[in-house]
Amino acid sequence: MKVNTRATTWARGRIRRAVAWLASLVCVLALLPASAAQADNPIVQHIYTADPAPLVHNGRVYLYTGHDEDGSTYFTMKEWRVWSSADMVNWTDHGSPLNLATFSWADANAWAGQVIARNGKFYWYVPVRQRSNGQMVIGVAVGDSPTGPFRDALGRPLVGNNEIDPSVFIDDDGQAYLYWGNPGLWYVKLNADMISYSGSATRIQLTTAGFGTRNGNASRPTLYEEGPWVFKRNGLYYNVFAAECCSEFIAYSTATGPTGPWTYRGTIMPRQGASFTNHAGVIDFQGGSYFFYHNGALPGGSGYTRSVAVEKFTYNSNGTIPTITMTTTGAPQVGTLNPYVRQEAETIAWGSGIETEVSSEGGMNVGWIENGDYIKVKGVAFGAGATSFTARVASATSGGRIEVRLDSTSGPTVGTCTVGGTGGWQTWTSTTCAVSGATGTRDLYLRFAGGSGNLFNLNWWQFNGSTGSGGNVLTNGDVENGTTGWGVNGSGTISRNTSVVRGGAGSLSITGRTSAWNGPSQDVTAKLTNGKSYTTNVWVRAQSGTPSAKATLALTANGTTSYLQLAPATAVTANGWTLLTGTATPSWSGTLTGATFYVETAAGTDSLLVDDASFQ
Ligand code: FUB
Repeated sequence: MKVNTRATTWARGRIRRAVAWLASLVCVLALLPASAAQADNPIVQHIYTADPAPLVHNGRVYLYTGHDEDGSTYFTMKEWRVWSSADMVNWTDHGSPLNLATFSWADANAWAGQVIARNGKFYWYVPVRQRSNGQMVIGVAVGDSPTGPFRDALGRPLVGNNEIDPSVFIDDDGQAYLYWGNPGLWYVKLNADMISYSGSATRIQLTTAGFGTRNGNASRPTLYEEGPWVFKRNGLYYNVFAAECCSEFIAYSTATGPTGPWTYRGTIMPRQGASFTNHAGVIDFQGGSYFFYHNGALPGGSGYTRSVAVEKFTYNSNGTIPTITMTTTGAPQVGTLNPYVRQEAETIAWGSGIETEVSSEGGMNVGWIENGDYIKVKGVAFGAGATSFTARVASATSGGRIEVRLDSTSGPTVGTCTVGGTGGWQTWTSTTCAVSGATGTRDLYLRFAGGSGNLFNLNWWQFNGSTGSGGNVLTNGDVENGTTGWGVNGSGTISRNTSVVRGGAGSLSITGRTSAWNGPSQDVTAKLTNGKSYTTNVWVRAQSGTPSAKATLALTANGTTSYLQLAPATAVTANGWTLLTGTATPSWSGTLTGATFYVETAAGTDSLLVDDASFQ
């Protein structure tokens, strides 16, 4: 986006000013009593997004969206975007791993798709316009991780009849179905390879009993419009869809089988807001149910400049879905965010004035930072206190400052980091400043300050805390400092890998394991508090095979060693990173003479990679 020029376009300036206006509204809200709603919806502020398709994978929600161009007067959409979150409020921008150019045979309309995981791969079904005949068809892209990169799986459309909006679902018996359609509603049975199908496309009969009654439109007698989202819950099949354009509301039908017969169940989300379309995606995550949709709630928002938002809901006891209305509050946070491991700058609850771009260090970075811009990160668990803040920065000008604030943009400043010029917008360096007063769980505001124009870019940040302050007891958990702090439990060879990393520039490789219990380890004897709860987060990736990796704490007291499982054994593949996570409370009688944190496997001796480990 900013590779060739840092000139701010009219359209970009417009959304920036508009978001700044909304930010001032947020500031006003921040002055209201604590119980007042805080705006966290829409969940992305720096671009317009549409057509949400959430996917739960390995403890995170991956959110696939379309991208409405600034100033659009039609569905002028050229790419899809990926976001992810572990807590439903802080969303990481993964950029655009799929666009129209991925499909050499398509020329327009990167519209509403859905991603599903199978066979260790991720299949992304999208409607696009076929260049040869101008018809809308369904393409399928495949990737090895939920964030891609994605490639055209077939080199041609999977299926097509000039209708749109695919939804994919795998039933308990392994049979996969692809649904799509506007004005019709169709399905095919996908084969297990997910890129071919058996039989031919079948039209689902749109009866008024199945899809409600639309009045005054003889050619479309039912409410079904587009955007099906099919899933199964407690043995019941649900089809949530956009109803009766325009403007659309979200309705749903249920059935006892994947292809019907469907029974209309009524409205979920009434018509509301500035967008004449709506589009739903529904998931369960960490014990809660979530409804994603889009509206036109950002400044400049309209039917063609939409924004994805989310609400938490609870199914009624009979399985029906309650009425859900759009809010600016959004879903509550699940858990807290750990500031003592590296956090991507593009992990944001609310951003003002900033944009993102592909980083030369991998992933994305925040850019186009100007004086007064800020990033809010919600629910940051500082515990007893952070002592310093480190930011990864680059600047082709003379930099500026990062004000580390709590609670609001005008809240207490607990540290200020100075950023100097680095000679380039992708010439990265780390800057560290002292922090005092960051305790408990607070909203973090990184407020940027300096002169005029673009100040600097921000790739990632991390707080450091003293042992016992609630900080990470592991040393060099992100493997950015060689192999410092790491050893081997038993046999094996550790080294720093710089080509396959989960974050930053390095991960920890272990090869030559001869037993399942062998793995990278750290001695934490002097750092543990008896009876304190610790949360483990460690990212693991196989270098071979598909082992079940787990994190363990070996505790030796009174001459006896006990083993505490910190994170359940989880299958890891060579295709992507898997988070091992859990909470455990180490306790012992007498004197603790040994405590070893280590990663192992349930069986086998496959080689592993480990990154971004924390135990705090
Ligand atoms: O985003 C383009 C189209 O608008 C989608 O395919 C429809 O579902 C509607 O949201």
